[in-house]
Parts: sequence; C-alpha cells; structure tokens
Amino acid sequence: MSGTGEPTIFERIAAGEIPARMVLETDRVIAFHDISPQAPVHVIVTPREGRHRDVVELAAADPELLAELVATAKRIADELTDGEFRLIFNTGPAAGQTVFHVHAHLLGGGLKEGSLA
Ligand code: D5M
Repeated sequence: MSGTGEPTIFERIAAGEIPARMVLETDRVIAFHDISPQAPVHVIVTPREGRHRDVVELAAADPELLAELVATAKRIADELTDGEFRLIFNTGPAAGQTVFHVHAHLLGGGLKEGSLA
C-alpha cells in the first residue's frame, strides 16, 4: 500500500470530485478516456479504491482485483477496438508513471508517433 498522502487525481475522479469521460464502472474498477490520448482508443482502467501505488503492489496485495482490472480492460477492448490491444502499466517515475494510483493504459486502434509504448 502506498497511501497516506493526498488522494491522487484518479482517486478524486473515482470519488466524483473531478469529471472524466467514463467508459465503464464496476463495484471495484472504473475506466475513463485518457485526457491526452496516445492512440485512437486510450482508456485508463484503475481500481475505485485502495491505495496501491503500482501494479507490483496491487499484484502482491490483491491479485483478484488485478484480475478484475484486466477483465474490465478486455470488456472495454471488445467494445471499442478490433479485439487486439495493448495494456500498459507504467511502473515508477523513470518509466513514465506520473499518477501513483495503479492504472492500466488500454491502447487500441493504432498508436500515434512518439506515444507511450
Ligand atoms: O499515466 C497518467 C495518465 O493519466 C496520463 O496519460 C494522463 C492521464 N490523466 C491525467 N489526468 C487525467 C484526467 N483528469 N482525466 C483523464 N486522464 C488523465 P501515467 O502512466 O501515470 O503516466
């Protein structure tokens, strides 16, 4: 667990404090369009709660929630892409992580030049 500090922007989105273009919500997972899309489909998939900093922490602490997050990404990909997609977990600042609440980038439909991957 990482979190004793201020809520991250994704936790604030989950709490309804900041608007986002929601794609799907379940009891434990939310998904919304990335504010700065790097591909025709670019959706952030993240736990609604829990202060897990990155995917390594989440896998150790709550593997079922990680599995639910992946299953949610697949459901969205089935709707919004041709069924083939990238699922990227930036892990650590040097790897490009800027929001320290675990999240997957679901990317589909072709990547823009100079994008995340
Ligand atoms: O990914 C953080 C991602 O979060 C980055 O692609 C921008 C996106 N982002 C930041 N703020 C918002 C809001 N308010 N709505 C939607 N998307 C947002 P990382 O892997 O941590 O670099």
